Amino acid sequence: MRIAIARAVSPSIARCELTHLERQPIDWDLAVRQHAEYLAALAELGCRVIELPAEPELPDAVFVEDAALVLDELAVLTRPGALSRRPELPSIERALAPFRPLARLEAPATLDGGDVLRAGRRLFVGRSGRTNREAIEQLAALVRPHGYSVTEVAVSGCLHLKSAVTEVGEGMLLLNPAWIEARSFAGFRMIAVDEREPHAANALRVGERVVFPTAHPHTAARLSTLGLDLRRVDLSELAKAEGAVTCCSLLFDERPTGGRAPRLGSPP
Ligand code: CIR
Repeated sequence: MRIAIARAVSPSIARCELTHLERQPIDWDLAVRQHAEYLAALAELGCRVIELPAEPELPDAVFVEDAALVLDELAVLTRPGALSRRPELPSIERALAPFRPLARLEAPATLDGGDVLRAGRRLFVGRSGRTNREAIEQLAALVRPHGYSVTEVAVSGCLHLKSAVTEVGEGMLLLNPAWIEARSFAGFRMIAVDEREPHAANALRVGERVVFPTAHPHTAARLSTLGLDLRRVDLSELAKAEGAVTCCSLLFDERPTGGRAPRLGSPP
């Protein structure tokens, strides 16, 4: 069964971190309703949703993706680049502990999960304002024994790597080439966002379906024409907090194919 860990929208979301957007009023009631619809979409696509309670003092805690990277063999707790987000970790650690052995990144590493794109056994990691070289090296050392390769990708002009590129199908990437070097992804089929929609590259693949924001109709039409099966959701309020569809959940198989993950430290 596919698990989706999420967290209710904090009543303090208006105090969120912002890097590339001007602060705008966020309608909390609407944000809560939209978030509920997003979770309903994940349930409809076959996920068992585990929703953690809101963290009233942690404005960005709804964006659970940034706190961890969950692979089949282990989960890596990150060390978010924004200081205000580090207290989000303990509750995510408790939520993941029943499912995976846990590993941690240590100072001076900083990494946001939004900077890690997984495509099969390849991890692309954005070097962004939130993720540094130490983190990329520590992550590579943790995952290499499990057969993953790590490729660093320079990110500029947006918050995270996955603001600029996500996987929408097997070997198929949706990207905004203005924010990353497309040549880092040689060998993949690449679909560019519609140029009127620079924020459209963040899509969430769930099995054969793709959760995609209603805010980007031109890119949606492009994806549908290519035969992708979209499940549209409106996340307009969380978009004002610089969030999108991948950031609001941690998705993983409850029991990865091949049985229970090996314990950390044991041979891969
Ligand atoms: C932040 O700046 O950390 C939040 N306001 C938005 C985080 C969005 N996370 C993501 O895209 N993975």
